[in-house]
Amino acid sequence: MSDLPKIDLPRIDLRSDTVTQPTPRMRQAMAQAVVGDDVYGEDPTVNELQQETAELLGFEAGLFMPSGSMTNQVALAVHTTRGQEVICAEGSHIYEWELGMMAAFSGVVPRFVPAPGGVPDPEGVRRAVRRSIHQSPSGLISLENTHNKAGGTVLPLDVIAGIREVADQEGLPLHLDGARLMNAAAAQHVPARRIAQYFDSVSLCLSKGLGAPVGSVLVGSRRLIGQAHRYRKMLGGGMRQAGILAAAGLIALREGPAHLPEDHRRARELADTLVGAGYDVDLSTVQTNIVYATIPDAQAKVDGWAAQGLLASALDIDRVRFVLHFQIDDELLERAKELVAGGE
Ligand code: TLP
Repeated sequence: MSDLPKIDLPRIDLRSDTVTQPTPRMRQAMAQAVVGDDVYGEDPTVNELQQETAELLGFEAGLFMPSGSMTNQVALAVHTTRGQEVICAEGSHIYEWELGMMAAFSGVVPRFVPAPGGVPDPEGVRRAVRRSIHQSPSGLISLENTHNKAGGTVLPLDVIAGIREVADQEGLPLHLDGARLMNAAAAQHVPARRIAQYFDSVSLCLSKGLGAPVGSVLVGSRRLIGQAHRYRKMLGGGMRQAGILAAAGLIALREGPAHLPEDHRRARELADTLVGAGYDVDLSTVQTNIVYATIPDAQAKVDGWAAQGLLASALDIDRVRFVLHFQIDDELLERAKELVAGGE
């Protein structure tokens, strides 16, 4: 049940890009989807989505799962053994927002590296590698692009290449939490596979900016995806006639990326308005569809805006997050700008 206040005003929901409603084309595709039992590998629509995502990102195989948390945690389970460390940027979703699952499921712990603006430095990653018999050994390097907690920031390609080099020299696999990989690709004007090529596995969310109601795809080698099947099943992620969901996922994958540059432009406009209204926003982090403002007593401010129809997230005691998505058009953006600027 939602505890949102009942309001007559239009609701401008900027809590996340996960809040979008499926488009009419998605609903139509879902109604018409040809399905089978995916636990037996017999759902043609799921198979099509997995294959298409893998090809798009330059990998051999893919595996459809209900959520980005599951694709990440299954990847961690495949890449690591118990007692190892996962090297990741400070604030990474795999630890920060996945409820300790890396420890609960895979028996691994995070080793954070500093990441100003969400960007870890390859030498910092090298320094985080543990080899001594007195320490838990490093098992995996995991990056996040775009980096949610840093403000939707994009990893420069030369940084990723540098970290790949470290991974190769240290014999470590490299995973990408690419929940918003398509946002990074749009911001850098490169095909997503240009970014994905550096990684051994990539988790791509269909239900963030791309707009699907449910789903993420993990891509990797045929061998890695073979192992991932087992962990997905352990987590209860075998979804049977999941083609109903994959059908919407295919539309998201094909049509979703086209909207992203507009989301990024609107995020920047909102950020500029917040700054103009006296709020503290680090504009250098506003590179894609996420805007963070530092506001003391964030929850009280968010509650005040919610009463006027503008929904944002108080993600820390003093940080408010706004996320743009394709169901926020220019008219809704104007209203949001008026509200944050103090208008009625
Ligand atoms: N992030 C959600 C919340 O969990 C914070 C959001 O609203 O942004 N990786 C990244 C980088 C993410 O931002 C998220 C979702 C996930 C993974 C997990 O995806 P889901 O929600 O599908 O498990």
